Amino acid sequence: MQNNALVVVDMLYDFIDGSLACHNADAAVTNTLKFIDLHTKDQGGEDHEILDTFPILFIRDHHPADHSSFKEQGGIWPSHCVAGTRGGEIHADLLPYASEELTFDKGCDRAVEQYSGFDGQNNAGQSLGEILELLDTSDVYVCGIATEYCVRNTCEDLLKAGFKVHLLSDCLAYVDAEGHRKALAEMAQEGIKVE
Ligand code: VGL
Ligand code: ZN
Repeated sequence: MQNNALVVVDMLYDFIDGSLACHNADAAVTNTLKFIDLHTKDQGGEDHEILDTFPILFIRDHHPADHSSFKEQGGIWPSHCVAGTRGGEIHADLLPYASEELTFDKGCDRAVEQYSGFDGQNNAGQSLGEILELLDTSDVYVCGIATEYCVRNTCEDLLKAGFKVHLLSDCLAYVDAEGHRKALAEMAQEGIKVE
């Protein structure tokens, strides 16, 4: 039997209109909402009934102000997604679908870069993989930002953990268009279903 879940990676303001704004971010958010809507309608129910049969899990890049990936600390990125700032918040249109137990923060330790949602934890200290197992998930749909970094690393870890991974190509934003295309082609080679 197929048990679906949706994983929304880093659809946070700094990646949408902030310090690390990515290409296609507005369209990615709009299309993600359409995807959610479609599955809600399929079930003929109220908005949030989707959560029972099609859980939505959120990943958040969630850095301390002095994270080692920031340029001021010798890293490669502008300061972004600092915990407690607007830049680190989930887009308001998606927020109604987010719950604490299905939100996973990563990059919280200043010394460690974590691109994969698999490295995140919810407020009870549980990991994405653990929760997907508990939900008896077979198929994971993935959308988010950025294709080349957190989306890719999350998809590859999901695949390694044995899930069937469907990547929603209309629901992605990226740092670089060429890098995005290359990442999609390589992920498809690896067995990720780019849809
Ligand atoms: C990401 C750069 C730095 C991402 C996170 O979510 O793809 N990219 N931190
Ligand atoms: Zn980051």
